[in-house]
This record gives sequence, C-alpha cells and structure tokens, in this order.
Amino acid sequence: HEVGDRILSIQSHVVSGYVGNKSATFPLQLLGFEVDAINSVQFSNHTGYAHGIRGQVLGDTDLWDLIEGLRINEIDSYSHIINGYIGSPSFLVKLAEVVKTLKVKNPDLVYVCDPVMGDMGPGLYVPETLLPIYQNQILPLADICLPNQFEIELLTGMKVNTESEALEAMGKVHDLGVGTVILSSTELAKDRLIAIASTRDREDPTRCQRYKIEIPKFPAAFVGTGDLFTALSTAWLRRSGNDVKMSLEKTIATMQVVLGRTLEQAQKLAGEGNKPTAHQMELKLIQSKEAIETPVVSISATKI
Ligand code: ATP
Ligand code: PLP
Ligand code: PXL
Repeated sequence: HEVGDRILSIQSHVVSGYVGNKSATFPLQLLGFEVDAINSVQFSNHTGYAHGIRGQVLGDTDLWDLIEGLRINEIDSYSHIINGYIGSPSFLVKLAEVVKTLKVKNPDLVYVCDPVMGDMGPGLYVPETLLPIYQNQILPLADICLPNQFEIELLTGMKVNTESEALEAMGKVHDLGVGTVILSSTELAKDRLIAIASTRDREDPTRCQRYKIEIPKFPAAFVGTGDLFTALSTAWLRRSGNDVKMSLEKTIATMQVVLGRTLEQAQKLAGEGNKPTAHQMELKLIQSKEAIETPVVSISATKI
C-alpha cells in the first residue's frame, strides 16, 4: 500500500533553540513530509551554552516501547527514517533493530543515517564504542549516509586530505551497501567548505554519479547546521527522485540564507563589538520559511 512521505525522525529535542528535531522537523514539514518525531533526549538547550544543560535522556527500552505503541496501532509504516546525534551504544544498537523492523514493514523504507561522532575542530564527542556499531550494524542498513570529513575518516579508517581521497573514502562507504553518500562538510579548501555527493547506479554498482559544491564560509560557528543539512538533503533527494546535483544545490541555497540571516541577526542582538551568545546564535529557521520552501540556487554543483 501507499505509504506517502512519512518520516520517523529520531533526534534530540531542545526546549529552547534549534538542534536535532527542532532543526529538522520544520523544514521537513515545509517540504511535504509527515514528520513523526521521537526525542532521543529532551534538554533545556544544546550543549554549547555557558551554564550547562538540564533534562532527560531516552533509554533504549523507552525507544522500543514507543515503536511498540506505533506497531500495535498499525501506524508504523514509514517512507523514511532519519537519525541525529546518539550518545549511547545501547540506544544505537536498538536503533538498528528499529530500522530492521520498519524495513520489514515497508521494504522500500529509506534509512537516512547521520553518523554524528565529531568534527575536525572539537574531535570526537561521543564514546568511541559507537564507532564499531556504526560500522558493523548501522551503515549496512543505511540507504543514505551523511558523514562530515572527521566522521568519514573514522568510518573508513582513511585519512582524507584531498578530493581524490574523499572520493575513495566515499567509495568505501558505498561498498558497505550505502547507495548515496553525502560528505556534508570538508576542509579540503582553505577559504570555503566543500560538500560532495555520490550516488551509485542501481543497475551498475561500479558506476557513481558524483558532484561537489563549494560553500562560502561565514566567519562564525553554528550549531544545528548538520541536522538542518541532513533534513534538507533528505527532502530534496526525495522530491527530485535522487538527483544529487539538484539536492546539493537546493540544500546549500537554503543553508546560505539561514546562516546569513542567523549571523546578521545575532550580531544585531549582541550589539556592536560584542560576541553573540549561544542563544543569540540559534538558527533563524522560522524567519527563513521562504528560503526553505523555494530556494533560489546561485551556486552550481559540478560533476567530478
Ligand atoms: P554532521 O556532524 O551532522 O555530519 P557536519 O559536521 O557536516 O554535520 P556542519 O559542519 O555544520 O555539519 O556542516 C553542515 C553544513 O552547514 C555545511 O554543508 C554548510 O552548508 C553549513 N555550514 C556550517 N557552518 C558553516 C559556516 N561557518 N559557513 C558556511 N556554511 C556553514
Ligand atoms: N555535544 C553533543 C551532545 C552534541 O549532540 C553535539 C552535536 O551533535 C555536539 C556536542 C557538537 O555540536 P556542534 O559541533 O554541532 O557544535
Ligand atoms: O547536532 C547538534 C546537537 C544535537 N543534540 C544536542 C546538542 C547538539 C549540539 O550541541 O547539544 C543535544
């Protein structure tokens, strides 16, 4: 039967601000998805605030309980499942079980995996025991995977310093069974970020379509951008029938507007010469509704 565009999004909830589900839900809804959200944590705010966080963490048995509730009511047919930051090994193992179960329910289910483990600057920010679970249990189930440069190095055990090394590493992720790999951000160039997308030909898995896009860098550190990037890419891949070029272009077009507005507003709120606070730097997502719905592409992706 017809599932429609129904996504199960398992990500963080923050009461104030925009990371995890708070960053992904609104854009997914605007772009046509029915979004069912499971909050893997409920925190007051993201972890980058000056005075810490308060809140609760969902356990692996709590996750399974929610899935059971969906099952008994026969509301567990999804076109997509997406995950964000996951901090514990037991929760990640349970997620693999959830994906397997939902794939039995809908064999066409697309699992979008953001293997959140760290970044080039801060390094690893999850327990290192998550890595083998991502490698052995999660990636084999993933249809779309969106690591950053740091994460693909961990996943493949390769150093990625050049574009050709990036492509080789992406090939290794394909070899684990992942049809579409998107490197969400790399520091392969000095003054700009580069994102690279690769999708494997369904008929001939030795062939890939690969595109890169150069992203002008804003002089600031944002939070929640990886989650927004994943949500937008998921929506545009769906709407374009897996056109990785169009998806990269539309995603980056939206990102640039959101981040430009975020920085401009944050500087205004902070006042001349003051560094914006974490709260002031929260993504200006609602204000960017139009740029999410109808991105105006000004940067083209190029074939590689
Ligand atoms: P994840 O850990 O979820 O895989 P990530 O580490 O790739 O995500 P980011 O580094 O935030 O997440 O990058 C995602 C996207 O956010 C980039 O492709 C880019 O579009 C945008 N972005 C983030 N920071 C900046 C910045 N300073 N200037 C311009 N774009 C940025
Ligand atoms: N700590 C936790 C608990 C996180 O979830 C994240 C993001 O996923 C980070 C740290 C790092 O966040 P960022 O690098 O996006 O500022
Ligand atoms: O992906 C960003 C993110 C997700 N979840 C929580 C966070 C952050 C970033 O700081 O604190 C709880």
